[in-house]
Amino acid sequence: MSTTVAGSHDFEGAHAHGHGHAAGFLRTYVFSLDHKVIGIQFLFSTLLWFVVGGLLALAVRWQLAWPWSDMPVVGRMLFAHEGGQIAPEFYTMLFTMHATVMIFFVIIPVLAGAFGNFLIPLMIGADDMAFPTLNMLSYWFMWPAFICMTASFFVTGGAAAAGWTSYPPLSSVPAAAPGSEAGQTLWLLGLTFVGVSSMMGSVNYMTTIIQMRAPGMTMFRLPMTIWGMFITALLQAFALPVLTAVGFMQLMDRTLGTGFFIPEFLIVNNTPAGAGGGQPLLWQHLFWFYSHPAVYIMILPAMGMVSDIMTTFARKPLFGYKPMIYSIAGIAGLGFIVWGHHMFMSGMNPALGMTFMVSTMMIALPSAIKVFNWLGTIWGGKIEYTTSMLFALSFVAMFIIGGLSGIFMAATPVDIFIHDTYFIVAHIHYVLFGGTAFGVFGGIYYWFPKMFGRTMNEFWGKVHFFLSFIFFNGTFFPMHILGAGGFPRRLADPYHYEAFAHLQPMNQFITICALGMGAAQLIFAANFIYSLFFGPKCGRNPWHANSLEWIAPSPPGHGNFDAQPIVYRGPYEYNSPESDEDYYPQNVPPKPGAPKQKPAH
Ligand code: HEM
Ligand SMILES: [Cu+2]
Repeated sequence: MSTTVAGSHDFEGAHAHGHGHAAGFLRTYVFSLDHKVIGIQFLFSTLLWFVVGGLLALAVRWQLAWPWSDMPVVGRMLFAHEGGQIAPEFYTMLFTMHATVMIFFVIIPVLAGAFGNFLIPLMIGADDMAFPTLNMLSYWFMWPAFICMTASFFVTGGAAAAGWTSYPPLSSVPAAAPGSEAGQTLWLLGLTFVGVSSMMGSVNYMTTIIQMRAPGMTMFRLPMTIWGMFITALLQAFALPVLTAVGFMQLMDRTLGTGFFIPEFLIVNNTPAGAGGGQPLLWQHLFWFYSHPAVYIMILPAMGMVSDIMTTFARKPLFGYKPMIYSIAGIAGLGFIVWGHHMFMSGMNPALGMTFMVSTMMIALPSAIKVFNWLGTIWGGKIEYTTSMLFALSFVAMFIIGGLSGIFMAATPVDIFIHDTYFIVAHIHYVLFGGTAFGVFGGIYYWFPKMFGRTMNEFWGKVHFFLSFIFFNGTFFPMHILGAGGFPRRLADPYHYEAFAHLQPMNQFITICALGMGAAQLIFAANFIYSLFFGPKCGRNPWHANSLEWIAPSPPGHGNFDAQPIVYRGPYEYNSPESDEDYYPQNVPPKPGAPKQKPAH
């Protein structure tokens, strides 16, 4: 274990490197180099896209509950030519763009971009990121992506419609589908920008965490949030170049006449498909080589955040700090060798199925270690049920359900039956919505005071939590049943097949719950915006937590801390006998003459 001293940014010099307070409006709020402003820019952008993604989802749900009926309010406006109905090709755009927006514009950037940026320097005791300019660019590279995706709805043929996984030849051959025209090209361009943005972020996070830690902040004194961010940055660094490269190859297939993913002699809609000689399966391999690790990019930081929230509100040290770190690392490592579990049904060599099945199931091990450690953390704790604690607890519960359905799908024979049914949709949403998104909500309620100097309303927070929790389960749990009944995903009208007609009432129930869940988010939005301006002001450490961000002013100024913090212990010393209080901040020196502290882990 080595003690690394903060890097090149000395604190006296904090005001000297460009983001001084004398800077104009543009430098302070728009093209800011300050990691906190960039984090908040990411937060606002992702929350806005969350609204867009949510509305797209409700449109999908509308069709499944009341197919071929006029959409209320917007139907006549948007699809006048269809008499207010959702046309099948528009339905495919809806679910494609819903998933794209939620994954690439909401979940990934909210974790790494918003929380990563805001928290990393603060929690390690640094004054900013290692490369502030690169950091600013990583935010601004999201904008071409935002613009491409928004524009795609308005071009001929409409937005991308090949699913968020963009499988060729549907995606590579413009004649393949109505939506496979300019919208698909814009989709690929947009994705390239997202990839470049994330890569810039990941380099910055890794360097910052390795180089800029405050004196005494050893790697094994880092809060779990930072460990989650660190391992995620590693995942991004290794997986993203693959996605960005294949995205570019698909772009070339579409625009320059190459044939990486187009097979020989392919005929679509009575037209020969172009170059040929390529391999559609190659896309699936390379796409999932990124996208399986990416599902962990979408959850590891949230796991870290939830660990920090749970220790704070259980007033107990994190149970098994080091096993928690090793299990994150284990999940990340295994995440790279299991991508084929998305391809059991693709025609991939069946001999590979067994390897992918066994390796996928092994992920349940580190996942279970984490779950048991979270339970150990709250066991016997003095639990305070704040809104963020409620969200953190439900994160764990929902992640368990999502992990369990994952094991079903990992078993090849079972997956053959449930692949491409609503069971998959249930799984995705338990891990990504009940998991990550709930973790993010917990994080917002928890760090809002640090970000804006005010607290959010707890009463309305709890209303938001309970409504979200109930409607979430009402929406996504029945999807397991639908899926087990064979109900297909990504089909505009499954009732076309008589076998599924009896499932329509269940779909109506799901849609009503989904509308309820959407409505519950309005409470959150109102609470968020109101608290931003009128919430009660709070001090530096409203939750009496230990990690370094809480010793900085709320909100922290330029350079973050009043003076360089020095770290004496890990972040989870709650109810330590050596401290008079029930918490023991990382920067408080041990009392003179106190027995030398034994390591807590
Ligand atoms: C014990 C842990 C997990 C296991 C064993 C597991 C297993 C699987 C399997 C086998 C599939 C493919 C099913 C199919 O397409 O037929 C799948 C799909 C998926 N998983 Fe997981 N999973 C786990 C955890 C997670 C986590 C933590 C996330 C995200 C945070 C996640 C997100 C997804 C997504 C987004 C898909 C669907 C992709 C698509 O086809 O659109 N999974 N999972
Ligand atoms: Cu996977």
